[in-house]
Amino acid sequence: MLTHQNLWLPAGFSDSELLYTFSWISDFIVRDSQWNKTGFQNGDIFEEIPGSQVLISLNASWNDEQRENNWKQIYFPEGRDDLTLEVDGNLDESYTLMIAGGNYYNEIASVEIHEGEKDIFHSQNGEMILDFDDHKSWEYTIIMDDFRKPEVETVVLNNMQSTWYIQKYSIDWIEEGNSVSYALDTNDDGVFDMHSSLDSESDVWNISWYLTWNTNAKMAGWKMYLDINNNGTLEENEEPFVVTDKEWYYAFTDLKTGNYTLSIIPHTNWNFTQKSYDVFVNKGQNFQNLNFSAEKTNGKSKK
Ligand SMILES: [Ca+2]
Ligand SMILES: [Ca+2]
Repeated sequence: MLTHQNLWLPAGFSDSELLYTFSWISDFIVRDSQWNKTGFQNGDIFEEIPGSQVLISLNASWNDEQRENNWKQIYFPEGRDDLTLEVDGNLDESYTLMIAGGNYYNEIASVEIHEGEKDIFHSQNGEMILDFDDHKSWEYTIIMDDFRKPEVETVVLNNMQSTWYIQKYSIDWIEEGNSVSYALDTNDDGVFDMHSSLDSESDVWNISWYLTWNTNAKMAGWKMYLDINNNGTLEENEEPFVVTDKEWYYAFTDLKTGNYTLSIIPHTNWNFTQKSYDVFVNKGQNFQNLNFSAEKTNGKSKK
């Protein structure tokens, strides 16, 4: 069982307390729903959120070689659900963010940031929402633990690829291997519309789910393909394709991390409300709701 050392957790830390620790130089600000802020910004310290305190290491150094000493902390005697954490890049660096709530520990490590970029996080027990600055691309590590429950394992997800979608990790803490959900808000409207499970132990990952329909017609034997060259047609010699089984289920397995366009070839007289998906497949990600929904366009049913 993996355990962390609670390096940033003060002795006697109570259930209600909350501590954010940030390594290195970029600005680091917590905001509440009233837009009060506490933290470090443009060389100033703010403590606008009631009860909050900012702390900085005594041996802090702005010298590049000694940056590991540059941790900064924001402390709340009472954790709150409305807190959002923001990192504002003011130089090129790779930072680590540690969040110790009274009953959980979340960490995100190896996050690259550059001057002018902004990353936003929301954290609670068993949940992390990540809204990275758009159009960056790198791999990061996320660690989530419920240290009040020694019987559950720490969740460690290495080599996750950043995406410009808002990402939400949710853990269902169960003794025999935690269940990890990974949701995406693909159109920035605040609603997580793409859902997946995540297998942190797996080296292969999948796109799969079902065809749905508006009649009693059988939806087995429909051809789905990955449009690798993005030309809207299937080149059977060059592109992966599968047909739906008798449960109307399809699956592409053993995929590598990357972008895929998933398309269906409609049968005659069928209309698809959604004919393709552009998806980024992350490490260990298994999609749960890439459904294709079809309706007949005339009365000549094949059922
Ligand atoms: Ca959405
Ligand atoms: Ca093609």
